Amino acid sequence: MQHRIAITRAVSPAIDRCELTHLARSPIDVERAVGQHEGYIRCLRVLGCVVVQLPAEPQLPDSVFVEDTAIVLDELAVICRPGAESRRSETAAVRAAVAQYRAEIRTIESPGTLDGGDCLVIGRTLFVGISTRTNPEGTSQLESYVEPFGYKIRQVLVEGCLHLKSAVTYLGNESVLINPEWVDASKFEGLHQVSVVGSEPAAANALAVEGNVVYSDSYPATRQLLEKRGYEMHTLDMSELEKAEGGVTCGCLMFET
Ligand code: CIR
Repeated sequence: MQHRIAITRAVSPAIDRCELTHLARSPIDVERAVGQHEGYIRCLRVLGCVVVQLPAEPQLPDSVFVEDTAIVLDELAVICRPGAESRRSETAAVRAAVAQYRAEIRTIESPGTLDGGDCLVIGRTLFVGISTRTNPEGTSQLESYVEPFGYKIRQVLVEGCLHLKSAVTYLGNESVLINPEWVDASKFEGLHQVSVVGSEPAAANALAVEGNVVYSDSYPATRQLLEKRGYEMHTLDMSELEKAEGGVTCGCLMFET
């Protein structure tokens, strides 16, 4: 029987020392962040995921954002080398967890850098964001690992936000949710594109699970737009995690067994 696995990691008590690129630092209430993360996990369970919970890492402020540490495809997993040096040791525990599900594991090596938040998988295409975290060397290593399995890489320049998935995510059914101010929409030609409402530039981060969409309640106008288009929205309070520049996709590594 197939399962949808979601690997997660508890909020670090040091989250208020997280990396920040586009946001000014504002105090994070760790207890509230923990509560919001628990709500996120409950939501994943409601949507049928088998949730793996890795313990909190007091030394690794950003470790709750597991999405950045690996890319798990059906045939193999690629362990990332995060662009931010403070995040590099996050990968060890994730590699061990992923190894329970994938026999074939490759690793991005120096001088390559790659954050999982920069890799959007749609069918056999991996859209890879060239960002402050992911460099062309990391991208070509990824390409050499996945090409033999029939995947194609399409590079997309990311400007104005942290990761590719801050600017565009997959809603299922050949549709993407996109902020065309932050990525070149023509790179996603052939896919149906839903643009975020202009007053909510950060609203493109959505986590689609079988026709359901896990979404932050910080973007009510875009949420309404998606509801009108028939998406089943599951909105969550993510405010504390958003102060750390996290969104709904970053909190898990989701794949099928
Ligand atoms: C960082 O800057 O790395 C973290 N504070 C936020 C990472 C968010 N991850 C994601 O969007 N995939």
